[in-house]
Amino acid sequence: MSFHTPSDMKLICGNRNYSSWSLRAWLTLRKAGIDPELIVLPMDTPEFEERIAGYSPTRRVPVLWMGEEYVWDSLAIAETVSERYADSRLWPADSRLRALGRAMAAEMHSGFAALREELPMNCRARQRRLTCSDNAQSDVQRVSELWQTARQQSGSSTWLLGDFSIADAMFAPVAVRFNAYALDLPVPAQAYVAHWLADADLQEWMSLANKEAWIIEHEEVGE
Ligand SMILES: N[C@@H](CCC(=O)N[C@@H](CS)C(=O)NCC(=O)O)C(=O)O
Repeated sequence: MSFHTPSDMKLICGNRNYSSWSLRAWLTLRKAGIDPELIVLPMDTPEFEERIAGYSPTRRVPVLWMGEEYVWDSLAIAETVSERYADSRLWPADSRLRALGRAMAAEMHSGFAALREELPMNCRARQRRLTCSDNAQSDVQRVSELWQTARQQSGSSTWLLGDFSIADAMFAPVAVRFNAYALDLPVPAQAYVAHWLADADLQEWMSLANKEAWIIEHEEVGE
């Protein structure tokens, strides 16, 4: 795929290895055919604190700058990218699937606290063993059920709702987590993880994550 790089666009991200919200925003841009200039700020460092203040009042990544305008928060970025750069194609045309996708994206954005806390995204980790709480196990089960419901309703064996959508972007870091930690996943969930891991955009992000030298100790869990 050839990408378009708007000269006035910049995506401010955290470390590729750990910043799951940054990955979501970047994937929506790439799937809209855009390869933005990236400014990667090393999280958990004084440099991050100093530099993020110049980009976002929330002091969080990702932030998408377009000329003088900026949009913060991964879901708002994804919606803006779909509307402005993809003719709203990052949601399905079918209104029922769109509603399902929006509910799934919202649930990911505001929920799964135990999964996010206990299984941090770590692109470099592979099948690490750890003991999860009951809440984290319930989150893993709920995510697996959601994926299966979406694929059954859309009749898709690839992306959740047929073509790639914002729902897929929201769950990409979960697929990375399911690759990073040894979990007992149902077969359909394993298939969705495998679909994500074969994606060229995600592979590019993971390979750049692999080259980062930064280590955040408290994000390194499992053995
Ligand atoms: N709801 C926000 C969450 C953003 C967020 O928490 N980002 C993390 C990195 S993945 C961050 O900026 N951490 C740095 C910090 O809190 O200092 C979104 O969806 O973009």
